[in-house]
Amino acid sequence: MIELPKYQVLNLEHSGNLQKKRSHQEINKQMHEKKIWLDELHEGSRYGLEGKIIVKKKSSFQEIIVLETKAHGRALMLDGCWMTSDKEEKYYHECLVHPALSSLHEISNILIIGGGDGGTARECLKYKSVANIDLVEIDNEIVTISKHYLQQISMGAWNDKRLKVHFSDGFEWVKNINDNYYDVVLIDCSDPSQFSSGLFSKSFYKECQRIIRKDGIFATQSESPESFQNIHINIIKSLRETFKRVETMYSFVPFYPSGIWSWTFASDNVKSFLKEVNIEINSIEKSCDIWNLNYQSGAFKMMPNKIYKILSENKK
Ligand code: SPD
Repeated sequence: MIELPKYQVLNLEHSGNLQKKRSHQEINKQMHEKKIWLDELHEGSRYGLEGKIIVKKKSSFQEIIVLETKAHGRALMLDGCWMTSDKEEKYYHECLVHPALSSLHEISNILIIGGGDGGTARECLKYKSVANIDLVEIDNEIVTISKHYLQQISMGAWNDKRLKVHFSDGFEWVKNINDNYYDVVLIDCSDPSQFSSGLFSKSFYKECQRIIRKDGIFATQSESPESFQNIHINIIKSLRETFKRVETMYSFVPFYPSGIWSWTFASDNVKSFLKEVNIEINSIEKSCDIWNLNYQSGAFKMMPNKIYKILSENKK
């Protein structure tokens, strides 16, 4: 049995009547033994996994839960929304990282905003040419918990000297960076909330454009065209108003609301955008479980027609 860290919150609603005087050991045992269903509730639907809670903690920003499941391995939920799981994380992380990184001949300097589970950093670190990654995560508890409990996602990324972790607000970070500083900026954030909504704003995208080198690439998770349609549309519109070229790819993260998800890529260099030119592309393809160039070329053609129509109407 894994020892709970000191900061474990002990009053689980799913654990029945916990007596104040119970020993930490007893409570520990009960949390690990009790199987529950944990659901993300979204507009009258529920997306649930069955398992045992091994971490439940309220950080300064959000409630963090790690669920140990049989079918999905470990799964991370923040403020009632699924973020990632051992089983499904590659559908998300490979699709955020490789369309961007495979489009540049060589990449050295990367900014990741969010990404506290380490999955995005892990995919970036596969590229030998990468010399520096600044990972800017607002909530240090996510990284602490990921290091302890989500090692199958980070796969040693935290020990790689090229990765520098900074606990800071992503928007504040970009404001303080020099022009043309990064080759690639990747936004691996949660759904818009009180503390993350700035990462979906046009002013944030403008700052990102300023700190990316002229032919560099910006990439962001861009929510679901089905379950978060308005946010999805706004992301694409705002990016189109900022960068010269913007493309969205669609794929699946089965336990996110509606299952269909998207990632949007933007650049001011229209000529070399999404051109599959990276010198390490063959070995990267071999290392992936989901992404490859074929998968990507289909995924960039999958914009649902209703989204296409809304975006075309807005152009007029
Ligand atoms: N609705 C969930 C959106 C979450 C996007 N970020 C996931 C973080 C995985 N690194």
